[in-house]
Amino acid sequence: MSLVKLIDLPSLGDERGSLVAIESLSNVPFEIQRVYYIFGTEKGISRGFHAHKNLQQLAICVAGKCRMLLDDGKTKESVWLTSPKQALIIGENIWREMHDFSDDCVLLVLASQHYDENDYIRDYSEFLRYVKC
Ligand code: T46
Repeated sequence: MSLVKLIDLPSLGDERGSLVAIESLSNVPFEIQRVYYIFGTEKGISRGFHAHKNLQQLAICVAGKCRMLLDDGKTKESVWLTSPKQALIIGENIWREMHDFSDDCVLLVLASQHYDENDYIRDYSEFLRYVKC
């Protein structure tokens, strides 16, 4: 099964432009506890390089684009996020890296839990040990 799980977000646009609405437990498969966004990423910078033990997230490039690399310890898959109408589900125990941010990229992330640094695995060898046991 592919690591890349994309959801199409319905656009409620009309002649004035576009609008996308996101609701907990409706078009998002979890209750949203936190929202954050990444923008103004400097040229050549990549982010992420960690996994979460207990966190569901939905990532949407609301402007610009970036490339998300997902890795479950066995397989790596890359996907370009290029549309505000498409959301990537990132489940737990998935190593993620974000690369190739465009200058105008705004990456919006909806998360199922509040921020908890103890939930992060930031060391790749530790991640491999964690997913293999
Ligand atoms: C993820 C990817 C997609 C907070 O204080 N609260 C927060 O909600 C977040 C997300 C971060 N922070 C602090 C922790 C660090 O001191 O902000 C700083 C930067 O966070 P980090 O280096 O983890 O950022 P990224 O871009 O590498 O990763 C982020 C999320 O942290 C992560 O959960 O899945 O985006």
